[in-house]
Amino acid sequence: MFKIWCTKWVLVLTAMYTMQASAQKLSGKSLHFDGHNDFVQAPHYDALNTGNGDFTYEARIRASARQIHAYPAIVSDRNKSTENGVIVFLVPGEEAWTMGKPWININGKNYPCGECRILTNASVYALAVVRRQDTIKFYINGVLQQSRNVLPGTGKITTTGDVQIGHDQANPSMTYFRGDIAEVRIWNVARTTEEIAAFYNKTIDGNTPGLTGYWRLDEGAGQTVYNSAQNNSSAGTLGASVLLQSDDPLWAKSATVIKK
Ligand SMILES: [Ca+2]
Repeated sequence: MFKIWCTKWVLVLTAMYTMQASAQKLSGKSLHFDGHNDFVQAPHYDALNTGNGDFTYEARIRASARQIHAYPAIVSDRNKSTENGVIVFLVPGEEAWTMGKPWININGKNYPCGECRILTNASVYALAVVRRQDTIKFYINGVLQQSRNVLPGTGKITTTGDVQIGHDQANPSMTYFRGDIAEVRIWNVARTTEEIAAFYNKTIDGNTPGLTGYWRLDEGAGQTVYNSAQNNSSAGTLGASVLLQSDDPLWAKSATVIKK
């Protein structure tokens, strides 16, 4: 009897250890942004300019419930001195309809997703924002939340500014993001509902047609974040350079990152 009891417990303990080991494997490292001054920067390149064409921006985020800035940016591709370009951000305002919901700004014009859920609750969400002609669509975890029209003729994307993750250089004093970000993807095509649903929780081949920028933010160490969509050229840096700086986000374990 004692022997059977021991064997049972060995099996239970082995199973618990195995479960713990596999759980640890699933939690990779992603970047944590402090909400004060952390950001990632990557150089501009022409493939990011979609002109009047379609585009898709995606990212996986875990936004702190306590944001410090008024317009925490997830990803921004805008000029420093003008509002030309695109920023995907959250507005954790006091009004119920703005509280922690995703917005996109195209060339200075704001398009909030009033029908989206609140994202500033420290949970992991995969956000996708699609422009198809004059329609903007917001997706969370692969599910369409809202479809709305944009103003025709105001959306030509011709920025030369750097890509920033966790901050927007066109509005530098109000846009630091607090939380984790991973899987930042920029496309020069409108991804379909089926494609977004199929890949919001999976990594994507960097050579996928239409994928123009892809920073997985899963390196886990160092100052460089690679761009899988550009054969690892146009890599970004933690903060403004490869130097160790106070504006570098930190590598931390996060459920935002997808295991390859
Ligand atoms: Ca740095």
